[in-house]
Amino acid sequence: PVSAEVNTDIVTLTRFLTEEQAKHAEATGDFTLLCHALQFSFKSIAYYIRRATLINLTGLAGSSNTTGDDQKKLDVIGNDVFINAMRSSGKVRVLVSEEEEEAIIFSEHPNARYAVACDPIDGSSNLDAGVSVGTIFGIYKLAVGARGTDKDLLLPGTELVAAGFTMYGASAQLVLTMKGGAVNGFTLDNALGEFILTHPNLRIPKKRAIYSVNEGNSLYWEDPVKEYFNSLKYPTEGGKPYSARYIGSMVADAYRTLLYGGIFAYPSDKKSPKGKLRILYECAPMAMVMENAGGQAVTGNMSRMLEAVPEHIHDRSGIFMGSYGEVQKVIDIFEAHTKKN
Ligand code: P6P
Repeated sequence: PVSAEVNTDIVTLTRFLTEEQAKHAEATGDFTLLCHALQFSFKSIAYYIRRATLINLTGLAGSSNTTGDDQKKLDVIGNDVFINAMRSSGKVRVLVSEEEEEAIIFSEHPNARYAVACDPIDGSSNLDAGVSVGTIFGIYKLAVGARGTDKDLLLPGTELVAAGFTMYGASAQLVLTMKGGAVNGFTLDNALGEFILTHPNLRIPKKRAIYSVNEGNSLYWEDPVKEYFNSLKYPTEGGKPYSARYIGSMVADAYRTLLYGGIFAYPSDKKSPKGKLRILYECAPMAMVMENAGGQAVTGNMSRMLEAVPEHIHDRSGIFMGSYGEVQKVIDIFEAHTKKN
């Protein structure tokens, strides 16, 4: 019968959040409402990206189009959409955005209890080439008595109450995880305008012969990093070399690593001693996703990524993340080098 092929029990993100809230008797509903504002911003950004080329939104802010007027570009639009969604939710006190030098304090919501860090359109420089970009976010709950300043976000990723990202690819894919919880994947159904639970309880494969790193930086790499990647490319015990997959857009490389396994790395190196990727809205949220999916994530000097505490809201870090055993190989090589020296 047709009914056997039609799923009439669809789990939307809205339903998922309602069911999650019901599991916590003390929940006030604030987090749920914050997530509704989040999902609205993902739907809006997905809409603008889909139409970007048609309505000449490509190129970056500051670049002018043929007539010379500097139109708003996607990276600015994505930021504005996100700020307005967070402000209007009434649940956010402090917002840190990759696009804003200073933290945004929503003084109109003095009692709001959440702080959000985000990169509204990570990888935006790839947009014109049609490469998948994404929004990366992390949500912290303010400490009781917090004054609502950027200091409220200078916390380790272990304090994140939720984190994830939305990749704007063939369809918008949302990956969401809560503190100590599972990793769940949702796909935006444009017809319904709803994110549908398509990847419940995502677990990163234990092994996969894929490495993802910008080898154009290998001149600057420290010796243990060179030794690790060479061990994948020139296997001694006669094993097969790994495949290289590097898109250059963190959400796309992270999503593939989460689904297929392997390792993604942006090492700190002689050129960027503190690394390139930002702790608050790139490394920590991704590390939480990888750990909750059964993988691991470490900084450029092999400490646990989620324990890194930024001193400034835009601080950077080196990062290795992905399948548990793969990241463990890097840790072991660094340890062997430390013992030698
Ligand atoms: P590189 C994009 O600009 C970004 O911030 C991440 O999305 C991506 O992983 C990284 O930088 C790519 O950097 O130096 O390899 O171009």
